[in-house]
Amino acid sequence: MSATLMHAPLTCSLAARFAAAEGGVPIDIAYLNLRTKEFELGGSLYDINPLGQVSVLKLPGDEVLTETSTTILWLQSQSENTEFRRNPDDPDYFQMVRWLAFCATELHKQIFRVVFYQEATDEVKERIRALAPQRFELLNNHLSDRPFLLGDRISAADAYLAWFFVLSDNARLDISEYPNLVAYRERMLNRPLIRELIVSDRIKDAEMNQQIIPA
Ligand SMILES: N[C@@H](CCC(=O)N[C@@H](CS)C(=O)NCC(=O)O)C(=O)O
Repeated sequence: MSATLMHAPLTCSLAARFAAAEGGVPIDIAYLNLRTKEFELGGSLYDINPLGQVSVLKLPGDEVLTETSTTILWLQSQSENTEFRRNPDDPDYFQMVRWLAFCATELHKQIFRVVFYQEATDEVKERIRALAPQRFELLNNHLSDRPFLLGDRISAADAYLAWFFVLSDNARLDISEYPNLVAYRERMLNRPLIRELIVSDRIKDAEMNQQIIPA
């Protein structure tokens, strides 16, 4: 029996989909529209997560896991691909957890949570965008001698960071001055499984008329 990911196209639950795909972990998808909070097959996201947010993963056995970073961690723990999966006793396990936390707190919630939401004024959005260069510099330096966040092998942390770069143009964040980030973004978004999921999510987003991400 597979876990079911509550998935709103192009949102952070796409990061969980990337992790599942790269790890070869089969999952079922329950599509929902994040603007209306309604599932495609009926029902409200609020009934599963009172905050009305993704990511939410229903585990086999019906236990519910929220928070993108933990859904990604669980998914990677189920991978049979030992090149992809990191176990808690692997030397780089905590580096993976570190980068997941970085993506969640320094990029996703710090930046996207403001620039994509109506409650912030344009001035506030610009001040938040001004936090990006410092974070990009840090990532650019880190990626100067390794293709992925943990080194030579892709990990679940890359799934989260790749998703950030799916939407970084929509957030009007310019990475052109950071060559290692530009290369990383190209490398990640052109991986066949990831590219396929982005294409299908763009189609689904338009079909659902979600209208939550500025062009
Ligand atoms: N704490 C959650 C929140 C993630 C989050 O902000 N998700 C966004 C989509 S990328 C969301 O559901 N936004 C809808 C809302 O805040 O009402 C997590 O880490 O997964």
